Amino acid sequence: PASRLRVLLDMDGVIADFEGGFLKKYRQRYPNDPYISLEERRGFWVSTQYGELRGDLCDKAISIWESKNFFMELEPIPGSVEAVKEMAKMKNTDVFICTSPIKHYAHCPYEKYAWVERHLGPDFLEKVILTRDKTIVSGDILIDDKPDIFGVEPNPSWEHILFTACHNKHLPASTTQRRLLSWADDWRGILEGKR
Ligand code: BVP
Repeated sequence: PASRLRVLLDMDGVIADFEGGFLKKYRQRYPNDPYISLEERRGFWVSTQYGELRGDLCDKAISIWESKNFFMELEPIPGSVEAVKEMAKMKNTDVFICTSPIKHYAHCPYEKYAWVERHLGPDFLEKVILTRDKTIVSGDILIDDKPDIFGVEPNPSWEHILFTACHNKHLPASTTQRRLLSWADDWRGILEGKR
């Protein structure tokens, strides 16, 4: 009997638009400070690049995603909601949302659940995994926009598929890391290839 395929989906940058939501709220809150356009984004950590732009901007960037309603009000990444729902209905396929909350826990964990309920439906609340270490979660595939995913498990069971984002699109093509360019790209083919 065919065994089931377990897919882990990152949330920020893959199904929810963290970068777009950040820039919009940062510019609203700090209209007189410099900002980094999505075209100019480099490196996974927004706070690091803002801190390099000007010392005080690291804390200003952090203040945005630590604010109430930041995670709740993120827009879906184009095509993500449709893709996740279709994936979850596929035969012999288990889909989980595997996301790292920020350490400022006042709003983020609650709002991530609320976002999933609102955009994917209450059944998906069963599928949420909040962890700061994705290497200890087992799966066949992890679709994530973070280029380097490390933790206590040196040999995670999943293959990391790099989801293209503004901050990683300039990284040189890797021989070891496959990419999903967007939700219009062939995610079904990647899943079929792992069965
Ligand atoms: O909750 C998100 C946002 C936060 O890190 C988490 C990344 O989770 P995954 O996408 O890996 O699941 N985050 C935090 C900072 C800076 C903190 Br100081 C940042 O620059 N970018 C970022 O995404």
